[in-house]
Amino acid sequence: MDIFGYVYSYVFLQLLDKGDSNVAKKRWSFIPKPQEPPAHADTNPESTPGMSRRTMLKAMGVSAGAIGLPHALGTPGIPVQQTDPVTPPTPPPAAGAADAQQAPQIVSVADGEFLTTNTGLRISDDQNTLKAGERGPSLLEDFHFREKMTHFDHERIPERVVHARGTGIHGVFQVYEPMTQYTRAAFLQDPSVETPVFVRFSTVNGSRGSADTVRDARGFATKFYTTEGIFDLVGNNIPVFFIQDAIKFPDLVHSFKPEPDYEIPQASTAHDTFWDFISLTPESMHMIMWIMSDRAIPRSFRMMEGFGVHTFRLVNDQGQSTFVKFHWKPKLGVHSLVWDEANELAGRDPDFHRRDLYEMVDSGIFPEYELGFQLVPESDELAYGFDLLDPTKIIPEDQVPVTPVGKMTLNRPPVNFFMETEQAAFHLGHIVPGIDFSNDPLLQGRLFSYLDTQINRFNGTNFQQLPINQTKAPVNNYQQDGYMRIANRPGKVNYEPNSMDATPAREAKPEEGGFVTYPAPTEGTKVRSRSETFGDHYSQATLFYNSMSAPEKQHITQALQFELGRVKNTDVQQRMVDHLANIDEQLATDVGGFLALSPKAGKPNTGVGKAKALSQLETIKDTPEGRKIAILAGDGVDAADVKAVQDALLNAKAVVEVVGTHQGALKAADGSDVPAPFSVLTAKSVMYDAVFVPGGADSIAALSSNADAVHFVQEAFKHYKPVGAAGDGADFLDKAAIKADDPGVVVANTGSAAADPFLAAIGKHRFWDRERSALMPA
Ligand code: HDE
Repeated sequence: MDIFGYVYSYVFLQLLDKGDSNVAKKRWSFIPKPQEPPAHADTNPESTPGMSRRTMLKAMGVSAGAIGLPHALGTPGIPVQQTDPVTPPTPPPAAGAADAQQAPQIVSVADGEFLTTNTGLRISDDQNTLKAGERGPSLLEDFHFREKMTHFDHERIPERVVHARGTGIHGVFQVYEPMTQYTRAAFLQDPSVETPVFVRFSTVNGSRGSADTVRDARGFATKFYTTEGIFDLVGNNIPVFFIQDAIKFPDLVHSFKPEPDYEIPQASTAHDTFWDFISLTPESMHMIMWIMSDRAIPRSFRMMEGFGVHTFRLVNDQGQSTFVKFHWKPKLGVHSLVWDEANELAGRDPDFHRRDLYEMVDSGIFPEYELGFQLVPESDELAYGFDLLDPTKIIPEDQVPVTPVGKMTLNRPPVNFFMETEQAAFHLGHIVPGIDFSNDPLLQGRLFSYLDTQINRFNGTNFQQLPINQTKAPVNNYQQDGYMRIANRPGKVNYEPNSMDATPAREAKPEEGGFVTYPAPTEGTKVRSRSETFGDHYSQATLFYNSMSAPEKQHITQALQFELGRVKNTDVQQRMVDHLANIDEQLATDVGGFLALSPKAGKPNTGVGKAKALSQLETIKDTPEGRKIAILAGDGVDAADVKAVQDALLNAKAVVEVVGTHQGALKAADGSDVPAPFSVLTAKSVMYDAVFVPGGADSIAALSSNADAVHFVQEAFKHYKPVGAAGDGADFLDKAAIKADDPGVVVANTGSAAADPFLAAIGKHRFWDRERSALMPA
């Protein structure tokens, strides 16, 4: 039991129940404790915390096929009945799954058989308020109604002022080799130790209910539950930020949020106030290149990098410090949506990224990321032509490679969104010995802001006692009370130093694990000014732009045309086009030309060249693993074609769904049933990475006469996705004006013959050289 549980139980055992722990536990079911499923777990899935989603679905009578689990597709050679799914094998436990289970558990309000009030009073009627006569007025006396309704009225806590829209998941982290040379942090020493983590991915701009796929940076915040306390690595999927000094953050956020008069637009930077602020803030130009690039419309949280952004310090046992930049590199590479697709998804499936993450994890396909360090001796802080304390700069990987130091596996979705994802409280001040801060002025400001924010969100200081925020390390101090305090120290002594506490809490020496701030020498005059070493705002913007492939450059140009095209103030547009001229002349001309504006002559730094690891094309992994593929079919489909492609994809750890002209079982040409959990009405091509059309004359006839089916393949083609067909399927592609020799189109006589080249095409992600894509209807 952790310290909170211990102290709490102790207080109640002593004071309330005089030693009867069972009574205490029964009454106070919110004492943090490992969760056990209640006796009725199999029959009442909705009220069963701790139940796996798969078990829950089974208990609800929903087939695994209906949620697209690859296991649901059955035994080779036997088409599976949708109504009688093959029981999917349990996914292999992830490394460290056992440890992860020990991460904070949510608290149950599902004990016992009967419906109760919050004090445990059994409720006899939950359908009617207490009234003076059946047709009479309601009575104030109705304590049950008032408790229930008051609780409901107060359900919301303030959503985060930024990063409100979030998706959480548990996992484990394991270091590859001891990092003793650089840091004393315990979780970076022993490769056999699995440290539980909780990750919250987020968008920055939109409200909690906004769409996942909007153009935005993504938050990538990781809470490590280490033996020495919590370490929060609160990063983004973009390695730089808009501003250099924290004092500008409220202005930046006000500018990108909906404009305050009409509260328009939601979750979008394509409006006057954002670009007004940006056009007056040249230090944001590097970030603008990233945010207008494909990085801002990720395909999946599973295919995003993460960055700590600031320079931090690692400190070893001898007290020596090394500067470090933190990186997360996804195993699947970095991939994005196209803009048209992202927009359509925002309407068709606003939960696209959230769904994608949980569907894959539920299918046993666990996202993995490598933690990497860029290590720089302190003496080199100005050696790269910019200042390591400037958060608008990267250290190019050509200059300092990223050393992989460990792996994070995400393997356990939350049981309850509010208890875990919403109540997760990140703070840069959640630090462990061996990691320390630099003087980056943005980082310094964040150290204030996150604690202040949590106090506002949780109406007080006790958020660290919520299960999701509880440390696994012992907590021992004399802080007490406040709103929603769960655990206090028993006894009369609540101050330090003291001589009266039987087990006084004492300060820990460094060798006992005490945190000692790195003694960085500091002196200076009090000033409000910025170092000249922060002064070059354009060179790295140029470096990023130069490093893009041709299609990536085109996407940046189009994004700027769109965003500035939505700006009504021409002075703002002109200022932006002039800034672009300092980044790249062609970019400025293309964006300016679109707006009918001429850029002023700029001075782009023509000497910066390119840097590696910036173009996403460098991260292609040539594997269909973790992708989602649609098989488009109608009655009369060739079941062997379906099975051949399904089997090949499932072997490659991809997810496959049959999308039919209607839902339910499709009647295949050989008389067997092919389950189709979705139809062209309920699923669209934007929800998939690729589409395959099996043979079968009747199936092709049904698809050909269905406009949604034709649009399905055309739209996949328009979005540069792999398209495959077997046998008669080729006729359907023909009808949709897709040619067999177009890039990324695979046509073969049978599903078996098509499978390998189709899989290889999926591994490429998108076919940007598909010039005819532009001709397809959206
Ligand atoms: Fe944040 N940021 N931020 N930020 N940030 C918050 O804290 C802030 C910055 C980031 O999943 C808030 O709990 C200031 C950079 C993530 O819960 C708030 C400044 C980076 C999350 C806050 C920055 C981030 C936040 C809002 C400039 C990338 C979501 C709610 C000095 C390295 C964490 C909250 C989660 C959240 C303040 C800049 C990442 C208001 C003042 C740079 C991933 O405290």
